[in-house]
Amino acid sequence: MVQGVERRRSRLPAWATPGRAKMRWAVAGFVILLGCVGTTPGQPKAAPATSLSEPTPTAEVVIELFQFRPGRLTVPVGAQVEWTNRDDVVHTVTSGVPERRTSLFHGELPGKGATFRFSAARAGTIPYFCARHDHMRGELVVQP
Ligand SMILES: [Cu+2]
Repeated sequence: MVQGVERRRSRLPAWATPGRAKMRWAVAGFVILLGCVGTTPGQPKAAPATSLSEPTPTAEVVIELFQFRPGRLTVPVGAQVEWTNRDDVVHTVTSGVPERRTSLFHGELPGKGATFRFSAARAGTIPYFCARHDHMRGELVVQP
């Protein structure tokens, strides 16, 4: 008879005994509570202030069908150039050539509607390309 009792008990997992189950819930509740206390409620990030005095771009380049248009753009020193991505893929506007990047600018345009701006401070010819698609090349001719 003792053996029978033992067998019945052993069918239940250890955690299924009422006492232990309560303990488990208590521990779980405590952990959840700690989690709530430890987490600061996320505050909505303030929208980046858009300055009204921000100069409007003086020249625009569109990126469409894996091409910079116009491919060559001539602007005066100080002009602000804005690139707008019209493709559904990520493009970049990266100064230099694929074999030799320069540190002048590098903008990622993650999708349709994304823009990147650059103001040329010095005269000169600035080649640029898309780091995702090496064949995409452009040129900025900055005149004094
Ligand atoms: Cu690209």
